[in-house]
Amino acid sequence: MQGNILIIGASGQIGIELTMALRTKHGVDRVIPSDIRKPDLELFNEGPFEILNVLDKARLEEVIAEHNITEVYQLAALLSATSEKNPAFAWDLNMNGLFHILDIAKEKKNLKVFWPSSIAAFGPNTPADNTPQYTIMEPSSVYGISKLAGERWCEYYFQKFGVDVRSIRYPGLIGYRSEPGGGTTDYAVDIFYHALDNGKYTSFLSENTMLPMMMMEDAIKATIGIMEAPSESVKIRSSYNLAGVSFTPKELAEEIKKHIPSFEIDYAPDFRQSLADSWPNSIDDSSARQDWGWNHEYDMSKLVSTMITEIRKKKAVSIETSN
Ligand code: AKB
Repeated sequence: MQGNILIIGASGQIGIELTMALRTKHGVDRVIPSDIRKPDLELFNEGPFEILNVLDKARLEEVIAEHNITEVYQLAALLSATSEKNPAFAWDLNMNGLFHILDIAKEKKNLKVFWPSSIAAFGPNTPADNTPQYTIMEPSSVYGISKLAGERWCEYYFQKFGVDVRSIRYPGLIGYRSEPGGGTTDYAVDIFYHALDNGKYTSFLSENTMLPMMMMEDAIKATIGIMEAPSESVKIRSSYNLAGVSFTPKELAEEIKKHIPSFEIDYAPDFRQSLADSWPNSIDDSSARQDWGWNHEYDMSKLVSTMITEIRKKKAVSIETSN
């Protein structure tokens, strides 16, 4: 019997989009989104949904058995900014969520696992430009420490127990279907809503803070791409570097101004500035390109024009439905 796909943390920024993409590919019934609570979104009424806390290992085992799960995307985590505010819970969720899945996969043998790492696994001593796959990694944030530790555990479970775990180091993700929550790169989504709502945005990162970013369509393509790659092509079992575009808040604002000439930005850096300052400016993702054929589609101009067009459409629909 064909196995099914479990998405843990499905109501988050990546989870919503991944649920949609995997359902389109495999059909609604084969994809089981889950989260600690069911969000009030039509998407989750259209097919199966499980209430699931990844920290409850017994319930996780039950859901995996009940739905004949053979592929898991473990996306439940606290992001960088939220982790700084609640380090103990961030460590608990980010690490034990991963352990539960790895331990179940170790026992079950036929469970393929996706677990996201992040550019936050790098740190202030990492070479910031074109950051190599293998380099100094001394993360200085709670979130980054959990991501680096998680990467090491993924590789360990692959080598010691043959767990088929696959991972990528996501850059900041930008999409219009779902909203980010608790990250340092979230400014690059918020800015579009402010630009379209009132033509102004105050960035919590300074104007010249360059960070690696990626359009959500590319991130979903990479996520499904690495999971579909033949096992022997996935040569790195810690986590792959992944790159799309890199830009600063100032450069993003300039690109937005091409569509909204009156747009204004100012800068009021907060505690998230030091997180951003410890992360790379740009990433060398040649291993992912060579090993499993990764390539990105969205450059900055396509990213910005897509965000503006799609958010405008969303706003037009919500005005129509409220009339
Ligand atoms: C965050 O800002 O915390 C995330 C990330 C870079 O992993 N977007």
